[in-house]
Amino acid sequence: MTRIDPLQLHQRFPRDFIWGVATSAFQIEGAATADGKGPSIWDTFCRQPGAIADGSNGDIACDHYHRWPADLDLIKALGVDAYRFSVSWPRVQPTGEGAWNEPGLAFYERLVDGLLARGIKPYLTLNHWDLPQALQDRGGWANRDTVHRFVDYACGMAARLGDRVAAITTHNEPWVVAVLGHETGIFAPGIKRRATAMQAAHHLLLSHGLALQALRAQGCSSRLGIVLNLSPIGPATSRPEDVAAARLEDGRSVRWYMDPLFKGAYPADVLEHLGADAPHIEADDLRHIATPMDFLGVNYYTRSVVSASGTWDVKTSGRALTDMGWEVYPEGLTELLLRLHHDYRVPPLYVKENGAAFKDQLVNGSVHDAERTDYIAHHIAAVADALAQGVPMAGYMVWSLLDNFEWASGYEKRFGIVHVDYSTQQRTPKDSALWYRDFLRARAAAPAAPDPVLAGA
Ligand code: GCO
Repeated sequence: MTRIDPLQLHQRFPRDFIWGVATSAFQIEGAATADGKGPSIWDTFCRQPGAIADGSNGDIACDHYHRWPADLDLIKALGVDAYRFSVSWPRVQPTGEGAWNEPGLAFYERLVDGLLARGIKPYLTLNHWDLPQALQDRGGWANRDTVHRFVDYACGMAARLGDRVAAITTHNEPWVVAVLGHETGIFAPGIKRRATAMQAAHHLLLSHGLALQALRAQGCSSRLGIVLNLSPIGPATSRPEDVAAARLEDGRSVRWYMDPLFKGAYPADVLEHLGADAPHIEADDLRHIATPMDFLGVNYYTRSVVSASGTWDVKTSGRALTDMGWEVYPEGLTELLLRLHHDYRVPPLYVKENGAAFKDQLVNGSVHDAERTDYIAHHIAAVADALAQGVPMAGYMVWSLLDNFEWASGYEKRFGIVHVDYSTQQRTPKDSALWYRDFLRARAAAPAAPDPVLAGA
């Protein structure tokens, strides 16, 4: 790929654009039973034989629960504006309802205050998948009561931290929780039933809308939104069966979430396709789901190409592939952002995750991860292309700060811009981290893009 000049890239962004790095609780914290934390569905799932590729779990992970001050220093050294992290629900409310766990709350309070002391804006996510196991024992996201438990949890966290965090995301990637967790079953809680998945998806969306209403009613001043994993989805060929398959996949993974959130209705073609597996929806649910948001977060890694027979081979694309086997396709991000802008009246948009796993080698204290640097630079350029075409882009965050527990792949896949040696917990910034730092430093020197609002005045 062509080299991108950091200074020129900066000139394509407004001054107040938010640059950040992202992590999630289960993937980095460890301390699985420390200070009264309850078990989450991921603690349970990791113990199922064969569930995690390397047989690992989140018991220690990056030990961030104990090493957070040094990790915050690392974040500050990168020069980012914002840090996106998630709260482990069972750490603050071990059974998902009732009693709060004060040491768990105090941990997130130290983290948020530590970020503010370093001049970094905290972006808090409430649900990055680690539901309290006690709630799963009563049906989890498929049980409508979990909606109300989530709203209580959201209110409790906002009461404690809402005056200090810049933004609160309700859910990270409800599609993943619903489909990978309840239909294919490759993620926690490992259920394989489509009707359960769709009911879970509906409850996730409903709990999002009701949580927004409750947080606003209690005067929460943070900006509120949701984060979706979205891709442009196209057919492998122009054959009608491939086109139809791609359209349905777009319905199930993009429109199933975007339509109720922004248009107050589920897509009719998907409802028809689901038949008896469609979720039970009560009066007013869709009105609640469509509660206006202050931002929409998008996680983007690659595009999706669909064939009716399910046989499209990514290797035929001729593009570089990451260690996940995902095609490197930055222009898909521009395409996706333009589509969201044109098809939905979206609020300010953030890329809340973007990054790549590669087979990194730590040699003499360095990791020369040129492929990752290229990946990040080209995706930032793709965001600039969307901005230039009028999309209300407000921020971009790299996934991830640290190598960490990559869910069903365990520790085999490394997404960090900082390398973690799991035997010593030694952190080593990779070349991509140094590039990101230098890119952010170049800001000071770059004349900013004209503000789109002022430019029109
Ligand atoms: C995601 C997850 C991350 C993953 C990343 C790479 O939101 O999908 O937030 O936890 O690690 O996407 O697969």
